[in-house]
Amino acid sequence: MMKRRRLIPCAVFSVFLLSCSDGAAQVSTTSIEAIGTTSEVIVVESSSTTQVAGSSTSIEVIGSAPEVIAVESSSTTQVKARTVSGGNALEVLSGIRVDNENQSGYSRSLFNYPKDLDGDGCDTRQEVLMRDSITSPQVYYPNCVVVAGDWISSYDGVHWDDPSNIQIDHVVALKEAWDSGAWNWSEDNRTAYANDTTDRRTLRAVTDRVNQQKGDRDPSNWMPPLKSVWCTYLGDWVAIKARWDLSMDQSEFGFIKKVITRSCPGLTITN
Ligand SMILES: [Ca+2]
Ligand SMILES: [Ca+2]
Repeated sequence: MMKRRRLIPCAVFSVFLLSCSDGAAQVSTTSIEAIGTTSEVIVVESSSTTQVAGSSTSIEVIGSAPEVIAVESSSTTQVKARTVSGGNALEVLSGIRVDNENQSGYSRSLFNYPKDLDGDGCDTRQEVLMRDSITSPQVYYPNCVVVAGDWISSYDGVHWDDPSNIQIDHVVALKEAWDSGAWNWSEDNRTAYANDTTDRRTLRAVTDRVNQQKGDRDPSNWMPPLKSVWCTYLGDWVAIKARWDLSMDQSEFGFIKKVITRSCPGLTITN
């Protein structure tokens, strides 16, 4: 386990933070579930610790704070995802198109990840690190770099406090998304998908080596080593494919249907 680095905060300063925050969060040892709707909050803080209203997470700011950290507006965030009509996972699954993968033409650079979509100076990796830390993350400004926090990787249950051990996983990998329909998307749509922090299921902070083992594989070829999260993982996978109108190939669909039917028949998906 890495030793947590503690940097010395700079002098007290004033910081204006306008950010997009999830509502109250339920935190367990393996997952964080957002409850409520996304809302804008304004925090005016005069110390080195900023408590974000409506969230259980506060952010410890290190370094020189920018005058304006974020200007967030729903009208500037191009999210092309659909709202999943929630319900029984098998029913949601049955609405997903089954099609062959289209594997030609993929390049990771086509997805513009990571990007600072809302212009607050923090790219998607840093935003997910801040969101998924179960304690107040330490963030170095003005570059917006998360330097410490506490993360429980849901795939293997391992705790990390050094973000260098953490990678941000696209649950449905960019290549898998490309093969499943993103090959036909606009650049705006690809960018919105790759940097989607509007739904916690799309991106998550996990152990780097586990993410590398996963690569771009779908559930028929890779499942998390921690079997206790299999149902949740498959529910999230189905929700993401449905939200983004992505197809499944035959073996992927068959595997998911088999495991849910056998191991988690009552699994529900929230919208
Ligand atoms: Ca940002
Ligand atoms: Ca697939």
